[in-house]
Amino acid sequence: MRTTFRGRSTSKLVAVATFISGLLASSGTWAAAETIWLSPDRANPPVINVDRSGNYIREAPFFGASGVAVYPEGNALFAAGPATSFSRFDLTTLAPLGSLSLSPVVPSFGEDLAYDGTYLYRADYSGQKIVRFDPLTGASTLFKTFTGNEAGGPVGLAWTGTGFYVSMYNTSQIYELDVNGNTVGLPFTVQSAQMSLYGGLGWDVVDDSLWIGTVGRVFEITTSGVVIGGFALPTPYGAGTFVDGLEFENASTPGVPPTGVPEPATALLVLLALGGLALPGARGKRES
Ligand SMILES: [Ca+2]
Repeated sequence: MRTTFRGRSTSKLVAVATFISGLLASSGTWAAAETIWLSPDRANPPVINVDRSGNYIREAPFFGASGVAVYPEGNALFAAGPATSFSRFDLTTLAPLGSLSLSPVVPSFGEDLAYDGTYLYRADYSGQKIVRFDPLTGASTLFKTFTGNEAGGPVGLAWTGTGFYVSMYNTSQIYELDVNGNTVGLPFTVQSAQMSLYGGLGWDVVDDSLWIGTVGRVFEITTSGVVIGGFALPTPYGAGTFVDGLEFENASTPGVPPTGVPEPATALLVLLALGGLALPGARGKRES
């Protein structure tokens, strides 16, 4: 059966299509919805993808990861346990894309990841350092070593476009680093009694905030540690699960926000406009 549209609806649909085309032309491309990738570390759960409210979306078949990263240029998701070898997955289908090993610099105990548009970075908890590597070849260099009071067991790592944030597991602090790895200002803490262990970090390009994993929970915080959002881990990942790997999808793309992403309010208005136009036409739109 063919489906056609009567004149009144057709003209409105054309108008809407023209409007949306104009919106796309003027604002660049639509980006994927912003989501959060988590690698909970208890009982070897998979890497999971949730929305900003913590609702489960999908999962990648890597179990027991301590770090996860999004590599947009290769449309790939990277996941790894504490050792030196990564598994890669197609970001769209989550089909396996093979593995990648780092050389010559390897972490002693690899944790969270970040991506600056060229390199991937991995926090090394017991090595008190950050290792930088090429996402295509695995060629790695030492990017940063934490010494003295700053050697707090780095776990979480996020790239902001102009530098990094690093969470310290042993000292429960978050440091800001510049693009060269130099410490900026003083460390800060997450201002919540529910915050326990300091885990994975991701940078939210939508509102320039940080997402940080802890036990059974993820917080959204300002860059001074004030809690502005968050969620409990979705079932069945559980209240006792520590989130040591975290990335905000689109957050680590080449150092710039994903331009042209409609604000949620704009997207909602478009959907409402479409819904409002489609509903009256739906009653009689089919002609057999
Ligand atoms: Ca991260």
